[in-house]
Amino acid sequence: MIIKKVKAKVISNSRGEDTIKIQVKSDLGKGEASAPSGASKGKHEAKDFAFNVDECVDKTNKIEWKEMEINSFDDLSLIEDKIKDLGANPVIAMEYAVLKSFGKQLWKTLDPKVRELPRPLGNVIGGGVHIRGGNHCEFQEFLLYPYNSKTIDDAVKSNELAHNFVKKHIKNMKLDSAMTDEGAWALELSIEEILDLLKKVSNEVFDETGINLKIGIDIAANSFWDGENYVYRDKKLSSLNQVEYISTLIENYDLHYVEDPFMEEDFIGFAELTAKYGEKCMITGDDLTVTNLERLERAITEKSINSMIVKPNQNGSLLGFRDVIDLAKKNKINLVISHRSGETMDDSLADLGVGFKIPIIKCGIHGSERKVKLDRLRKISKEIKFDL
Ligand code: 2PG
Ligand code: MG
Repeated sequence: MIIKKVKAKVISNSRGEDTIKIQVKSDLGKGEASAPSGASKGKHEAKDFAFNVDECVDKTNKIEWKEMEINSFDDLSLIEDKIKDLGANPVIAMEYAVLKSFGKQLWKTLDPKVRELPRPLGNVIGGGVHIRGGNHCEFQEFLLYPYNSKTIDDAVKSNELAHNFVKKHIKNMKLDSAMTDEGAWALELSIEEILDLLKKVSNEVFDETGINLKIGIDIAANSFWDGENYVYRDKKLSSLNQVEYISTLIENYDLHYVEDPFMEEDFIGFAELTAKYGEKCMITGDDLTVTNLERLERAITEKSINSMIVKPNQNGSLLGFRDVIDLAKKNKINLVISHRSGETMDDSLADLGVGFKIPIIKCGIHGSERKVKLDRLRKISKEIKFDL
């Protein structure tokens, strides 16, 4: 494929922040892509923009792209050499757009033979730094996982049903509610009250559909660690007490998935929880591992996790992203491909999930930037005539 034209511009993400969108025209076709941004970022993740967004867009447009020849995924290194100094988002948007400009679907440029779809982990209720104002809980995401759904349509529908059932309970209980950045309900309830509500909703969905929604949480513990303790609205917990508290939650609510239960440097706390619950629960690194090879190597050596989040722009390169996935798979670490809280209408995440054979996708339930990724999965499923 030969690049003919590249045009970058500034667009807004779902949180109203500036980000970059890039169009690539090649001799084979057109590709258009953009990149999202997080609010709860890990200290060790790649920086999304090295300069302000306008400057990055300007610099992208000034790069000499014309007549560059890209013939394989590995050739993305040629793209990276030219744009990596601008930060993770210009690189990722450019790489998505280049892959799309091959004139076939993105996932087919990764692996045209793949016959697997990621299962969607849905964000139903939230708090933490994904909502501003109000007296919301410290945990960032309360998630539901359609464990036994047979089709992507059923999985998506069961998550939507759960989201609607929560709305019904909000009305009945006359609760104040708002929405988090990712379209989850933000409720001024305690962590246990939220988990009780989720248990109830999960049972209601099961009664109606037969789909078993298992409960998960993204604690995003960095955001309420003050350097010595985890500071909750009603208590302060040392690391040791945090292990006990999270253990109680895993047992009482039969949690299937726990993300970032400790701050990003606490590989030992993660390892304690993995040793205790790794058989039945996905102890997942996000801010801990930040889709970074060295961080993952350390997490493997210290047996900190049995599962990890992968986000392309946390790594800052699709080639680096692939290396992390390969290492995780080699070490039997479960993978969850994830959106960011400040998302765009780009749907490449679904293609990457399929093309890299990632078993779970976390991309929200509610809001157009979330739905577009689920719709894309449904479309791919119809095309490959394969389901969950
Ligand atoms: C997370 C993500 C996405 P953010 O912590 O898992 O849900 O949040 O994009 O704000 O880092
Ligand atoms: Mg997270």
